[in-house]
Amino acid sequence: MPAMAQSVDAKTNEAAEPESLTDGFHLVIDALKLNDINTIYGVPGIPITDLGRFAQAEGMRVISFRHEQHAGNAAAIAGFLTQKPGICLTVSAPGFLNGLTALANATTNCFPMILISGSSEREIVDLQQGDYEEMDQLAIAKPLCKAAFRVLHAEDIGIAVARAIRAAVSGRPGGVYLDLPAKLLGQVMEAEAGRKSLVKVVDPAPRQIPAPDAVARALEVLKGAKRPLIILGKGAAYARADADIRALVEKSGIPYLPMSMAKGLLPDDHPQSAGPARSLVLKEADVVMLIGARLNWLLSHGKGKSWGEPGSKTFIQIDIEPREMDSNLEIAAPLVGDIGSCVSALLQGIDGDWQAPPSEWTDAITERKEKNVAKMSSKLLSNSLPMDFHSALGALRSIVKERPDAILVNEGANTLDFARSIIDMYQPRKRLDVGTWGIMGIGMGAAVAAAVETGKPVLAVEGDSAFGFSGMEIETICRYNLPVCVVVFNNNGIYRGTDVNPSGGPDVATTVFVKDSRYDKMMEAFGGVGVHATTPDELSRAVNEAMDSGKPTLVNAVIDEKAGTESGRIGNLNPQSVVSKT
Ligand code: ADP
Ligand code: TPW
Ligand code: MG
Repeated sequence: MPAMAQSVDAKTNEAAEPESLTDGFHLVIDALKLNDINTIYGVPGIPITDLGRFAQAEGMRVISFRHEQHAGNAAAIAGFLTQKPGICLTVSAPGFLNGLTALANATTNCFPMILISGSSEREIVDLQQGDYEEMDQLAIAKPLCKAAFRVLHAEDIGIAVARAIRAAVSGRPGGVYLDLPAKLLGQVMEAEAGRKSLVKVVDPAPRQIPAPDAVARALEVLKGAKRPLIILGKGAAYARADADIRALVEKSGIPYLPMSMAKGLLPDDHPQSAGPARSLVLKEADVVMLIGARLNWLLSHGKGKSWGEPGSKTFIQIDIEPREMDSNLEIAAPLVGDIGSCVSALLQGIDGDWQAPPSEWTDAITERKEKNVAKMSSKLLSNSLPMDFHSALGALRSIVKERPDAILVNEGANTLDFARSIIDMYQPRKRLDVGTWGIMGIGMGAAVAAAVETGKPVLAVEGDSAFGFSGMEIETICRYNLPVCVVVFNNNGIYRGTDVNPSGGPDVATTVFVKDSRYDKMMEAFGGVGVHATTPDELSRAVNEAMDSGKPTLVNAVIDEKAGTESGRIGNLNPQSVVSKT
């Protein structure tokens, strides 16, 4: 149907254009819809306010945020959860820049998203004559994303959106920038010609079948292993090859370690999970197969003390990005292709003459797991006042176990590190966190996208500092009445609330916040439910009620301000000064 046939001017409610004409606004919307993209996350303003209005009028879900970074984070998580690029829509220069952090973060994490920003008059921008919100946005976006495009003519919108979609989801997924100058949106063309100019992307992320000799090589290495280990990364979660990955792990009998956003790909209580024996398996394994996980800082680059003797390991790596191979050390068996195709090819090789890993290896892992789990379990049941990370997370751990389809969002330092190891996940793509950069501020954007895209209840476990980066979006959560329960782990600051100003001056220490803040009252300000919880029982009750009712809720969970450590578990990454000791 011609775009304008059904459209109305959303402000006046009158027919906007003659039926035979369309314009840039509607071509953008029609191009997205044609490609089954039906949700936009953004912040309105010149020149894209009407784009949002028209999109809503045309049946798209348009979720307006309070800040573009959170809209962008929502788009990125929508991309991770759906394998379709999430869309973030912003105004020019400042709005664009606010969204750009999220675009760069999405690209870093290999999540598909498209940042669409309005921009000012090209002629004035290029002559730097000081237009309203003047900025050469395309040039600035380019180094921070996978691809960046600008459209100057309405008849090119269809092809531009198609290019953006394909660039975002094919190969290694990532962020794409689409620059829409104000003038373009108002450009008029014949509706029929406009319709014909649209492009439906066929097979936007084609399978990439691994070469048979690469599969054979990987199988040979795997078969020679005495102490094999599989590491599952968030690429494996994204790939949605859940059944084959599980079959590969179970048929091969190889223990596996999930990276944080791959938790739940197989349930964390699976007998082959080596999660609670992480240091043992990293140190002792002789063959490590990475599936959708990079050997970056999160895995100490595959080197150093945690990896045992240098050169003691042989690596197999499955990744869609050929340049990922040998990024940090030699990959003996690179398997380039999509995870679904690679894993199913390997599965065929796990046949009759396959020998499960020696029991000395699997028994040693089980023994270490049992020891570590026992060590942890008493701490989780503690009822000390104020709560510490273990007792508060012990309560949340039980809730997630009872509600395995809930989505867990998690950020902070101690709040992140403890929650990652304490809260078991049982289903794929249920854990969303700070990702490759360890970035603070993804929380509320991720929570909104998780609720909007899946309709499932969301539990966001947030450090009090982490929460502050996106806290204003609880208004967004209330406005759309999303089933999100935010738990703020309130320890009066960043890492701890106990630091003092070393100069003895009147300012508080750099890591300390207002003591005993009541984040729960922020939620009440917007009509949500606020709860102040000081014990694990109060915390449990509040979260269970929130999950049952689906009402936007914020629980201010009071945590001992002395309990945390500097930078959580990555304090070793802080540079040391030889001069001042504070
Ligand atoms: P983690 O942080 O969980 O270790 P990373 O983000 O470092 O995971 O790694 C994810 C990897 O998965 C990236 O190298 C990316 O290229 C890869 N990847 C993403 N999707 C696919 C896919 N469908 N098939 C193969 N590899 C993929
Ligand atoms: C965009 C640096 C890492 S963790 C953190 C900061 C500021 C907050 C830790 O305090 P929180 O958690 O959330 O209260 P807890 O439980 O330890 O008290 N800016 C960005 N990203 C990062 N990672 C930082 C700053 C940081
Ligand atoms: Mg804190």
